Amino acid sequence: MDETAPMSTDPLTAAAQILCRSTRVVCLTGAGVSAESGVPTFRDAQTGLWAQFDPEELASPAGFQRNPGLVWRWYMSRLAMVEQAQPNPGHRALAQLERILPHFVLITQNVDDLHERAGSQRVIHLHGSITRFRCSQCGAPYQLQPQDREAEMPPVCRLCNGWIRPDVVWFGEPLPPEALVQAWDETGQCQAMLVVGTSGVVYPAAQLPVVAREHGATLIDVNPEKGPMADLADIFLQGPSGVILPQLVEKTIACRGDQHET
Ligand code: BV8
Ligand code: ZN
Repeated sequence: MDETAPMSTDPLTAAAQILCRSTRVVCLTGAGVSAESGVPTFRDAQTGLWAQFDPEELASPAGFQRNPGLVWRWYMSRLAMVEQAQPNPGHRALAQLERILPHFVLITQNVDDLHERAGSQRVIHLHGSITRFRCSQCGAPYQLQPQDREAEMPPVCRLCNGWIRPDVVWFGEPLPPEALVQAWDETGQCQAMLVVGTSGVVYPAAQLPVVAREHGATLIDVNPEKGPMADLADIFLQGPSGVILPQLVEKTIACRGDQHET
């Protein structure tokens, strides 16, 4: 399939043609890209003993102030799931896109490190990382200790005695300014945005695909369900990202005629 071929009527082929003809591609991922790794999505009914709690309540400063022990234990259980999880073919396909396309930047809402463990190097974390910890009062970084994982309460900061917290962005907290500026800048300059595994309900991240469209970028949505992102997108690829993305990468390589891809 050469670069000048007319756009295919097959959505997957058309999406590959868009990617291989774009010089700057941005990808926005949500919790869905980690679902096939066994990491529950944010809005999936909470599993087990967490089923009785609202994640938006637990992932908030008020929730932490009200019950630091409960929130700490919730993050320790999620961290354990992330550490036991392996990157899935969807994560690996996105790492491959970074290698074959001239300019590819991955913007993620996820707090896990599966993109990095799959080999992605240019990753912008809008909501922080569950693998990092800091003091909730003075902000000093904190190295998690083995005994912290089973503790009833969060550890306390040795500098100011404040509670230690995960270095994630809670509801009602501002996103890291440098990540926001970089994400907005990349989105404003891309020719194509790949949106993968997000319900598109959390702002300001959910604004990025709208910004991309406003700048004339082509929007491709990958999701098993037809949500708000599918309506906004030019191309909707319905299915799990672990299945769709490897197929998309294979067609993109064919379109670019890259023979040397590893
Ligand atoms: C801020 C870190 C201001 C923590 C997270 C009313 C209207 C508009 C906005 C608001 C409002 N009220 C409040 C707000 C603001 C609020 C917000 O947007 N609320 C929403 C709920 C309405 N936003 C904020 O508070 C943000 N901050 O606005 O600050 C400010 C400014 C200056 C100064 C002070 C304050 C902060 C938002 C960040 C919150 N933190 N995470 C943690 O994780 O513990 S967000 C959390 O939800 C997750 O990180 C996740 O990234 C995010 C979004 O969820 P998704 O990733 O989309 O996941 P979800 O479960 O929703 O969907 C999964 C999708 O995957 C589904 O579509 C499903 O179909 C699909 N899927 C399933 N399986 C697969 C799949 N896809 C592909 N393959 C599969 N196999
Ligand atoms: Zn401190």
